[in-house]
Amino acid sequence: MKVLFFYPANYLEIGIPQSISILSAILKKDGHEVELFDTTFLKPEAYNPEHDNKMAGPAIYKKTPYTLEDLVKDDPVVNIEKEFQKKIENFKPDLIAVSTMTTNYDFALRVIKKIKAKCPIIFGGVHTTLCPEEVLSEQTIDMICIGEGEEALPELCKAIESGNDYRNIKNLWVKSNGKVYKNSIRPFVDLDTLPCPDWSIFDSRHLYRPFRGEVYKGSFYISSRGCPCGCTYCVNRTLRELFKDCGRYFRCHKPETTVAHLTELKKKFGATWFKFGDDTFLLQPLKNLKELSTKLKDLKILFGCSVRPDTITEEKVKLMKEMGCVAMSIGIETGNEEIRYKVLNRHIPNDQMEKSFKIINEYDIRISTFNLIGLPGETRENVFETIELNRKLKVQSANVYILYPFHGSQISIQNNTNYKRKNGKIIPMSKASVFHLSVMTPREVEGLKKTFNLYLSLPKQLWPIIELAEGSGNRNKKIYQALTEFTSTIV
Ligand code: B12
Ligand code: SF4
Repeated sequence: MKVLFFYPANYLEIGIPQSISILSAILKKDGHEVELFDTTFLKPEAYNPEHDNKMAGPAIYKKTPYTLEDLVKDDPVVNIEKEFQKKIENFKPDLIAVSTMTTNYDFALRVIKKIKAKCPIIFGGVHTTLCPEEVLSEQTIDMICIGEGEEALPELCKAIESGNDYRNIKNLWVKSNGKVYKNSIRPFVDLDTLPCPDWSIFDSRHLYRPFRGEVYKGSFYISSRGCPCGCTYCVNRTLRELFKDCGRYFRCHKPETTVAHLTELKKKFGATWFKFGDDTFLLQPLKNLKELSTKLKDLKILFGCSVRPDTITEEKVKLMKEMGCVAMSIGIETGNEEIRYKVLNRHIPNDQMEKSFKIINEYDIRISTFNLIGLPGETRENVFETIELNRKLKVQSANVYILYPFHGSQISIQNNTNYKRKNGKIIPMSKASVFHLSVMTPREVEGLKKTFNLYLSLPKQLWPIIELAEGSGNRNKKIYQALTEFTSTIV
C-alpha cells in the first residue's frame, strides 16, 4: 500500500529525523510504497527572514561564508497546503502518517485541516505521546501512535492493506464509529533489529552541513534512546514513567549496529559528518565506546554530539577524539549552582564543569553550550552568573533559550503552566518569555537572550553599551546591530 509521511518542519531547519527515516525503511522492507511531504525547503508565503530566530541555530554553524538561504535562493514562494494537496492527488496515499514535536504540532494541524484526503490520518511523535487525548480529539485525526512506531505502523499497514480490523493494535489509539479504542503499550523494540534509516525519501539538501567554513555531507544519527536523568525541564522523566513496563528506558545500539548504519549512510549518500542526536552520548558504557572507537576510526567520519558535563572523563574524550568527534554540545543551563540543583535537578557543580571543559579543550574538540534563562525565581544577577561561567570556561558558542515548560515536564507541573493560549493555540518557542517564571519581566528576559552572546564575547568595558542594545526600540536595535557587526569582526 502507499504511505505518505508528512514532516512539518520549520522552514530551513535542516536535518533528517530518525523517526520517519526508520519507519520508512521498515515499511519499504515490507513492500509498501513510501513518499514524503516535507516543508523544510518550501518557502512559505508568510516568511520574513528578519523575524526568523531559528537561523541563529547552533552557533558552530555560524562562521561559514554560506547560509541556509543559499539553498533555496532560486526557489519560488509557495502555498504549503496547495503543495500538499498536489502531492496527495499525484501519489494517492492509503495512509497519511504525520510526525511532530510540540513545537511544530499546531503547524501540522493547520495544514492537515486544510487538505482533502480520502485515506486515514495517523499522528505520532513525542507531542502525541505526551498529549494523546488532545491530539485524538481533533476531528481530522483518525488514529495516533503512543511511543515507538516500529512495530505498530507496519502492523497497521498490513491490516489496512488486507482489509482486516486494525482497532486492536498495541501502541495505537483508533477512532471507530464514535468510539475510541485505546490499546495498551507494547515492550520496547530491540534497537539492534532496526534497519538503517532511509534517507532516500528526503531532499538531498538536508545533507548540507556547514562546519568551520567547510561544507560536509551528513545528518542526524541516533545510537541510543532515553535518558536516566531527571532534569525538571525535560520530558524524559514523564516518558520514563509512561513506559515503565516496557523495558529498560535507556538503551543503546550495539556498536556494530551503529557502525553498520553509518557505513551504509556513507556509502549510499557520501555522508562524512554526523550529528549524534542521542540525548546524552557519553552515557554509553565505556566498553561500547571502546568498540565504537576501534571500528569508527577506519570509517573516517567527523561528528558532533550532546554530552552531560558529569559524563566526561579523559579516557572517554580520548576515545571520542580518535573516532572522529569534532564538536560537543554541553548543557550548562545556568551559572547559579543553587538554581541548577534545586530548580533544574541537575546536580553538577561548577568545578566539575571546569574540569570537563578543560579535558575537552585539551583534545581540541569544539564546545558549544546550552543555556537557559527565564528560570523560576531567576534574577538578572543570576543570568550574569551564567554569562560569567561561560566566559570563565572560554566558551565561543553559546546557545541560549528562554525556558519553555513543555507539557509533562516537572517544571511545568510544579509551576502549573499551560502551554496553550486561551484560544487553544500552542505558545510558540519564540514567545516562551510569556510564561513569566523568573522575577524579571518578559521584556528583560528577551533582551538578555538577544544580547547574551554579546556579553559573552565582548570586553566588560562595553557592557553598559550592550545593556542599551537589550531594548526593542529603534535606537536599541541600531546599537544591537552595530555591536553584532563589531563582534563578527573580532570573534
Ligand atoms: C534529534 C533531536 C532534535 C533535532 C532534530 C529533530 C528532528 N527533526 O529529528 C533538532 C536539533 C532539530 C531538535 C530541535 C529541537 N528539539 Co529536539 N530532540 C531531538 C532528540 C534528541 C531525538 C529525536 C529523535 O530522533 N529520536 C529518535 C526517534 C526514533 O524517536 P521519535 O522521534 O520519538 O520517534 C519514534 C516515536 O515517537 C514514533 N513516531 C514518531 N513519529 C511518528 C509518526 C507516526 C505516524 C507514527 C506511527 C509513529 C511515530 O515512532 C518513532 C520510532 O519509534 C529528542 C529526544 C528524544 N530522545 O526523542 C529531542 C526532543 C524531541 N527535542 C525537544 C526539543 C525541546 C527541541 C527544541 C525545542 C530545542 C530547542 N530549545 O530549540 C528544538 C525544536 C525544533 C523545532 N522544530 O521547533 C524535546 C521535545 C519536547 C516536546 N514536547 O516536543 C525532546 C523530546 C527532548 C527532550 N528530552 O525534552 N531536536
Ligand atoms: S540529561 Fe538531558 S536528556 Fe537527560 S533528563 Fe537531563 S535534559 Fe533530559
